[in-house]
Parts: sequence; structure tokens; C-alpha cells
Amino acid sequence: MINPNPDTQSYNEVGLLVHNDVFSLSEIEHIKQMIDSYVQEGHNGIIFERDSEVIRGAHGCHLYDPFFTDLVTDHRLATFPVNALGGDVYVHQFKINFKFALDGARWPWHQDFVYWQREDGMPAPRAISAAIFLDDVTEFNGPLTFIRGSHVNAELNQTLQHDEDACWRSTVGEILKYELDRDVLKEICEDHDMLFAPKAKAGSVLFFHPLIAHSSASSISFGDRKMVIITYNRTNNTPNPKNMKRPEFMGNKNFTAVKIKS
Ligand SMILES: O=C(O)CCC(=O)C(=O)O
Repeated sequence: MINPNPDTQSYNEVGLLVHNDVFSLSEIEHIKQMIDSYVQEGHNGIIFERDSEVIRGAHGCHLYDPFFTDLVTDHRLATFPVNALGGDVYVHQFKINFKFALDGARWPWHQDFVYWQREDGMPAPRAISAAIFLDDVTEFNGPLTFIRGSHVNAELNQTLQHDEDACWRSTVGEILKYELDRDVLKEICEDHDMLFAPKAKAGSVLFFHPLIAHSSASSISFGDRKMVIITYNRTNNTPNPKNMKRPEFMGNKNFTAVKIKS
């Protein structure tokens, strides 16, 4: 019998996986400089914090800027999704979440797949998100927080917080379109040991499952918590483009497999 890859085994059990020290600090500085230029240029897909001029997120950057187009092909990001999902992947979504010091607002409890299915028509949760930590993540700067093992629960009960036809911003704002019901959260999270907020240095990479319940608190830190999050979807799990309700910067219609570069 072939022994399963320990990374894949642990990911399948818990619903997430952290790789430390993946990108060097000079690579991280370069990514941050490219983000600053990208924001200054002005692009579609940028969202601000509520009633504020502080940027919350930038979406679809890999469609508009060759630096980010190239980043998604990096073997340190794309190899694990290919191995764990068992074949070629393409990028369904690319985003930068800024979580600026003191101003970066919360993300309520949710499951990502609900958005990809209901808004973009993705058939099954055969995708993996890879988050590059661009700053050290601490308990103070609003770390991504997960309910370990909750990815085995399939789709959980959600409460609709906006009109059904609300614009794409309702799917990435401080009040999310589909938030997990409180009762469901109490049911699936029996004790606090199931909560897990990976704290790691800038340059680490976190992989997480489309069905894992997660959230993050507002920042109370004096430092930013920027993250690039790339969602790789299996090329045999593509949505029908006719069913994709959001703009292309939220759900890619180009299903070409990523050519991994080492
Ligand atoms: O950046 C965060 O803190 C949360 C991000 C998140 O939950 C998401 O993008 O689905």
C-alpha cells in the first residue's frame, strides 16, 4: 500500500495546512511593492472598508497585472493543490486582503464554497485556497480563524444578510451575504480547542478547504495584516460561464490549467 503524503493526510483531517518560511523576506517585500503600485494605478475589483477610504480588498489582480499572473504559477503555491486535488488546476479567484492596522474590519463566520457555488456556479468543493502571509500574523492583527475539521460538514445553514441580487461587494464586505447561523456554529464547535488561528511569520503559506468554517476579527494592531489569497479549482470542476453572476475579477472564466514554474 502506498503511504499517503503526510501534508495531504493532515489537510484532509483538519481542513487546512501551514507551510512556514516559504517565501523569503525580500520576495515578500517585492510582492508588497507590486501591490502598492497596483493600487496606485487603480483597477476594477477594489473594495473599501465600510464608510471609509481604507482599502479592504483587491480582486482579480492576476487578470490585470503580469506580475500576479506569474505569481499563481509558483510551485510553492500550486503544487499542493494539484497533488491534493489529484490533477490540473486553474485560478478561480485571486484576491489581496489588506486588513490595515486598526482599520481592517472583521470577516464574519462563513464557508467559501457557498459563494463559489451560489454566485459563480462552481459544481463541487474541489478547490483549495492558498494564502501568502505578507506580514507576521499575530493574535492582534485579525488572524484568519478556523473551526478545525468543520470542512467535513458539507454545506451548513447560512443566513442571507443582503438582497439576493446585491452586488459583488456584498460577498466580500464586513457584513457578508451568506453568514453561518449562530446555532450551527454552536453545534459544530463543541469547544474552544476546535478554534485555530494560525500565527506565523511573513512568507508562510496557508492552504485551506472550501468548506471549512472561518472568520477573522477586526484589527487592534498597529501593524497591517496583508494577505494574497489564490483559489485553485480543478479543471474538471469548472462552472458554466452563463451561471456566473459576479464580474470576472471575482470568478475567472478562463479555465486554462496553471503551468507550474519551479
Ligand atoms: O482575510 C481575512 O481575514 C478573511 C478572508 C476570508 O475569509 C475570505 O477571503 O474568505
